[in-house]
Amino acid sequence: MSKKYFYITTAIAYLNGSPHLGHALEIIQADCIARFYRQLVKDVVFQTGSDEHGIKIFNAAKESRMNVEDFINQYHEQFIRLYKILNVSHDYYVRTTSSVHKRGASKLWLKMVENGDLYKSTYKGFYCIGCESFKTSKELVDGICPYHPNRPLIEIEEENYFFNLSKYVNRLIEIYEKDEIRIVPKKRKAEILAILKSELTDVSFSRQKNKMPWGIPVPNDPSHVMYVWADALSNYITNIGYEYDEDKFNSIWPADVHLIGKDIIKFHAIYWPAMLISAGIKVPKNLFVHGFVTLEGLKIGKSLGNVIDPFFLIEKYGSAPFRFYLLKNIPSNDDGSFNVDNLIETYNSALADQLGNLILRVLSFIERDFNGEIPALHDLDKIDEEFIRKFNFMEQLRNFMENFQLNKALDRVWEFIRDTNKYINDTEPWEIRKRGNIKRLSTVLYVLVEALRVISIYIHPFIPSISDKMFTFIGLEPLMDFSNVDFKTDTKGRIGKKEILFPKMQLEKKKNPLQMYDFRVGKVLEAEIHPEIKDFYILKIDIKEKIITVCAKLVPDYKKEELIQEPLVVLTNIKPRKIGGILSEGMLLGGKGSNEKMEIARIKGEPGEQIYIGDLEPMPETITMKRFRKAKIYSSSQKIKIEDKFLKTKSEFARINLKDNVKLT
Ligand code: ME8
Repeated sequence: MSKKYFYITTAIAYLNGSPHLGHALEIIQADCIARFYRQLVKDVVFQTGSDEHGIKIFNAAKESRMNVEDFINQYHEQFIRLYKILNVSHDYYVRTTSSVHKRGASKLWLKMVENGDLYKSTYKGFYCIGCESFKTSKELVDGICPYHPNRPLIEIEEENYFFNLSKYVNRLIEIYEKDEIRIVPKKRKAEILAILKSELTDVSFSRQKNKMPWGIPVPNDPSHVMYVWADALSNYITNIGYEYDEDKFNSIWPADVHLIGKDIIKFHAIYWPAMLISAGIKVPKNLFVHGFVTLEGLKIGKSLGNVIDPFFLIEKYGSAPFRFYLLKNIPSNDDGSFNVDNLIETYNSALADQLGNLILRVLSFIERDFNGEIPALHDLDKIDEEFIRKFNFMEQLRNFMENFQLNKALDRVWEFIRDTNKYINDTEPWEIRKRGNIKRLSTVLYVLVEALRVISIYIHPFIPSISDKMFTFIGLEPLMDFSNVDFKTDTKGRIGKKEILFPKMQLEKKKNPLQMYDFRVGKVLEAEIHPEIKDFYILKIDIKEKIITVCAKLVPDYKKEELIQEPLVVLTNIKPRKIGGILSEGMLLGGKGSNEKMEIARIKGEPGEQIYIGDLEPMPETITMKRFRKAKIYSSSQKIKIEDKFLKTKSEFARINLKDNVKLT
């Protein structure tokens, strides 16, 4: 079978942590493109997935004292849940721990062996676990990985399989000079050509299993596992039939678009095509490289710890406004900063004022003046004809989408929404009603219903749930294909029930970061020694609204009797995490005394009583352990301070038996 499908992929996320805003951006962009091409009546295959091997995940699971499968499965569930609430329409989800993937990756490996491109040699050098990448000195800045400045590099010296990358350098240069693989934006292509034209050496493509066991065994040599990028990149072919269905594979491959972030371009633009050429497989057509969502100028990523939780944002602002904001305000080809005030402003002006009001205005007229029946079209005036000519701007839209300028495409759609608002303001249907010219009113409203129908089609790739709702409001069959964007003269029907889609949002008062904590008085009801980690207690703590489990490293410093019935300071909104298989839902505050004994913070009060930081009103949000570790919490005159404020209930200070300035954790 020959190629039939438009095939778009995203990077597959590492399952070493919860999804962050960067993941949300990437999947939304990919979903928007996939939906756009479906509406162009193309057969689309949209694949995403997860990258589940490698030392980063292996170490993170070890740190959480979990077995690796359970560790990755918890994050896998979170990614699936995120994609569901974001309305992501992927056709396939590939997991690199699946047998179909492993078989495909092994076949690809063997093809590269057949072509003489994998050989054994000794690797000696640095490795960045954050990037899962062997680093040359040129890639480091002052000996530090620019993407993961907080993570020390590890030194590796071991015999590995090497991939004969240098053999393909000239061919790759030719590919990019002739745009056989198109890289968007162009500046990224220049970046890749520069790397290719500098000295590029062969790359280590395996790890010794006794040093890093969590990977796919190298075929015919189980003492090695594949290098995680060799394994991960092959996901793009393994799941679509490479090893198990040649016809299917040929109908989907080569990929039309690999959508990736800017930090992983080298793997996709250099390693991946070289691997494919080595194995005699066609190279992909386009690499669409998006920038980073930043937060006050910082890259958001798991390893930097400044994750913004997309679940929280979606719950607070809604899935469609969140999609809309990321697509509209983050330039598709460049970095963009995420800002909640900006999200609210964009929502209020574009969604509430321009789109939401437009829908309500038109539908209210039809309800009131035509009893809910879509009015008939009579003679068109010049003003109507001019407006109708604006309905079809597919050529411009296609052009933006083909160049992956999703934000510009969305702006173009909004231009039409503004044109529609202008049409209402210029035709003044309320004045026509006053004049009693029913025929004219009928025509203007007919044109407006048509405009709403066409808007519903155009917005579908960006905010599909709103598009679906708009179709139910206007009571028409949702014919989403772009062939329907021209003005039709025979639309008939009754409008459905309307609702307010976008109630106005208030800009938020600036929150002091210290307001995020939710400290409570907690009374220990039970204490048991942790069955797996002997220096931990499993405590059951009463915080009034519920009894929570907290794992705390207090053995042998505290006897059970010293804890039971004691009111302690408990942080209740730390992200629950498993400690030795037990879910710990809170944290006690403590610090080490001069004799290395752990001292814990106590406070007089009733279970559940709020503990304040100075006079700040708590506005809790889930706190990750990484974020918590950065907090400046310390002892001061046997009390506890966070930054410059004391921790206290309305009447009592929290106390701790430590000299001044001991950091509490
Ligand atoms: O890189 N803004 O996984 P990952 C926008 N497993 N995008 C971001 C971002 C940010 N702040 N941070 C990360 C991996 N990304 C590999 C991919 S593909 C064969 C293997 C993007 O979970 C990042 O650039 O670290 C990548 O495209 C995707 O999120 C997954 O990142």
